[in-house]
Amino acid sequence: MHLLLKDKRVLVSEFGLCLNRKSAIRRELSLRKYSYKWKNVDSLFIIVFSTRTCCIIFVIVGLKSSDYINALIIVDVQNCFITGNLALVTSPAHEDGAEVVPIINKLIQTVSFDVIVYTHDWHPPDHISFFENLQYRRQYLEGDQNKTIHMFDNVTYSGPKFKTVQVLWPTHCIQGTDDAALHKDLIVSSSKNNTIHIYKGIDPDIDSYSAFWDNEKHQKTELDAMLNEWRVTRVFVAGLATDYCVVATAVDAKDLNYTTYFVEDACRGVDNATIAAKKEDMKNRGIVFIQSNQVKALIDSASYNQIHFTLMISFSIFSFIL
Ligand code: VGL
Ligand code: ZN
Repeated sequence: MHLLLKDKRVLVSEFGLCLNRKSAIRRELSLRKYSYKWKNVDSLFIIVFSTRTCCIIFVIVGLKSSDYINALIIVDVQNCFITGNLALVTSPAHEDGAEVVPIINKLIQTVSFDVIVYTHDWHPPDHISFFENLQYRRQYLEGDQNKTIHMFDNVTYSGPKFKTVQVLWPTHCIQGTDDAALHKDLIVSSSKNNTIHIYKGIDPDIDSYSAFWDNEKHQKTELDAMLNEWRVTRVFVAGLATDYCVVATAVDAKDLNYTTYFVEDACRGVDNATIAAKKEDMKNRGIVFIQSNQVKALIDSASYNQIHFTLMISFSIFSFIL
């Protein structure tokens, strides 16, 4: 009879942690998800029990886990907002969208997010948000349909599908173009298991700043359902542009009951006055402001090592028998 123990952890305290029912349930749920992620295996116990007639091998896997499941949401880090048709450097705040790329890359490389979401502003050529398409949509304008309207003006369209207030942007992020591609230096996680891509603003007749909903909340993207499938509890929002798609995504995440962090130094925006107003709004809604260099410590501090409840019971029973 042999007992090979490959870890010197205090098993009794692990057992105690497992008695916390809520966390035991979460382990049950996350075991399925973690089972193929070997980087999450924190400790391994191998017990070999043999008699003359048979040999039983027990393998007990300790999983690195926590009560929080964390997602990084990288909003619209696309050429159009950096060097393209809607480059932020040419907008009133003169912020440089490219500056978020190394900051977000460092987050991806150093923090073990459970899920990484990339959002893409992804418009068809006849999209409602383009100033150049105003000429085809004048009949839906509310008020004087012949009035002079400029680029970046706010207009209200009463149709064709929905009534909506719309800023008229220059044509940008047309589906499949280089303008709509993610910045070439942005690290794009290739893992199919925990990487989500959300394409928004795809309906010609409604814009979508948020990665969760269109601007009038008529249609939901699949993001909330996918985060729920992953049992995500906390989201960290970063990217472009602070005062439009980033804030809209963060506000919806908060409304959908995710604990929401706005990674302040990993965002760039369009206009200083709107950036300030939207930041104030986010604070009032309980969205937490964090700097990118604080994220790793926050996530690591919530992590602890635990062995799955049922395996722990098997181990205890087995050691008792031995
Ligand atoms: C955005 C303006 C138009 C953004 C998208 O990503 O913030 N801004 N479309
Ligand atoms: Zn857009």
